[in-house]
Amino acid sequence: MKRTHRHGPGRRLARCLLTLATAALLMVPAAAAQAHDVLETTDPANGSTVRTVPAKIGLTFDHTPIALGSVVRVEDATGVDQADGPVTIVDNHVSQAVKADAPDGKYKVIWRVVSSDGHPIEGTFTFTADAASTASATPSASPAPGGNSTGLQTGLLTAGVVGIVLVITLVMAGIYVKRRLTIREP
Ligand SMILES: [Cu+2]
Repeated sequence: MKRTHRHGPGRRLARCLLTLATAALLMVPAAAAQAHDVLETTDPANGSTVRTVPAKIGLTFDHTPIALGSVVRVEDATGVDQADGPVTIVDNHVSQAVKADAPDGKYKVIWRVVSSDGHPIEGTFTFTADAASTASATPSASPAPGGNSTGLQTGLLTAGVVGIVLVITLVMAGIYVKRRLTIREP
């Protein structure tokens, strides 16, 4: 019985797995630190109907974006920008005043801000101003479209990494067992 063969591949396997696990663990905080600011809510809420065009549009992010280079366009149904003056950023709240004589109708808000990590991020959302609607005059902000929290992203990433490590472990274990079986053949 060639017992020496049992230790050789086994130790190599252990070292390989340790390296992979270390690499996987190092990836988690690195990816989390690079995450962009995430739009959490908008006011008016995406797809909502309000009675009158609001005096200002609000966007709430999970972090405070960089003020420089932020633009919020408030396009009416004809594509005319009804934004009035520059964007205001107070903490993680971005707001854009709207012209007082902005007409009713469907609106598309096109926003672009610089994430606190220095990367530009952008998106759009819509709302409708309809005086005849039965909607509440002051709708509460609702979750932004596709607004995943950074915590959820990090959680999914961690789960993904753990899954990859598990798959690699199983494959390596399979190779190891197969090798041992091959060695035992006469
Ligand atoms: Cu970024």
